[in-house]
This record gives sequence, structure tokens and C-alpha cells, in this order.
Amino acid sequence: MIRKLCVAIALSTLSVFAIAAEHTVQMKNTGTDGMMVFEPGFLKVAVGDTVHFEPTDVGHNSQSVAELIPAGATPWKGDFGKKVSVIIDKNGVYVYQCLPHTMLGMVGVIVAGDASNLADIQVKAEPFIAKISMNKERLGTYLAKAK
Ligand SMILES: [Cu+2]
Repeated sequence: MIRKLCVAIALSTLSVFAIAAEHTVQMKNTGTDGMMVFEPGFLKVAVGDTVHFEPTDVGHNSQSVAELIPAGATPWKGDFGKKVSVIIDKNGVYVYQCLPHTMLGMVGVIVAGDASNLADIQVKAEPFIAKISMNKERLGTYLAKAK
């Protein structure tokens, strides 16, 4: 009985890993959305998926923005010019930034599952957006794609 249960747990754990997908976001000086961008800047994933942030160009990093991720989600902070891989562990909307280029609008959005916290994120993003001086509309554009 216990052995049967262990096998069942092992199999269900395996199936969770089997369906978890991997995504790659490039950190670029120039991309389809302009200068200093994450590409794609808007990404839809499933909870449990992994997102790899690739240093396509040097001098960038990826880190989650405090207060702009789902409650209880694990924040991340990648080193400059280094790849960072993040397992997205909670449902909802995540806003992240490249620290040296936040003022240039180098930000991105990930939605895991559904955008259940979108209204909350939109309100909390206002003071953050106010500090961006170039490509100010970019974050709002990405958030508008969140559903
Ligand atoms: Cu950057």
C-alpha cells in the first residue's frame, strides 16, 4: 500500500516536471520594441515554467521589481551580463527590470496562468512608471496585453 502510494507520488511529480516549459528572454541593446529591451518583453507562461534571461548584449541584468510581483512569489535578481534562470512559482503578473536601464524603460512583464493581480499591479506600477524617462509607455503597453 505504502509502496503503491510512493510510486503514485513519484509519477505525479514526474508529470509536473514533464509539462513545465522553458522560455528564453533576451537582454538586448536594440530589439523589435526599440532600444534597451527585453525580447520578448511580454511573456505568457504556466506556473512552474522556467524563464531564462540571456545576456545577448553586455551590461544588462534581470531582476523582479519589489511590490510588482504576485503575493508570495519568489523574487529574483540576476547579475550584470550573466544569464539568470527563474522558476515562476505563483499565478499572476510579474514586472521585472534591468537595473541600470530602468530609466530607459528596460522593463518586462510575465503573466503566469491568469492575470488575477493585474488591477493591483497597475495601481502599484504608477510610481514606478513615473521614474522612467524614456520609453515610458512600454510597461503600460505590456500590461495591456496581460489577461
Ligand atoms: Cu539593460
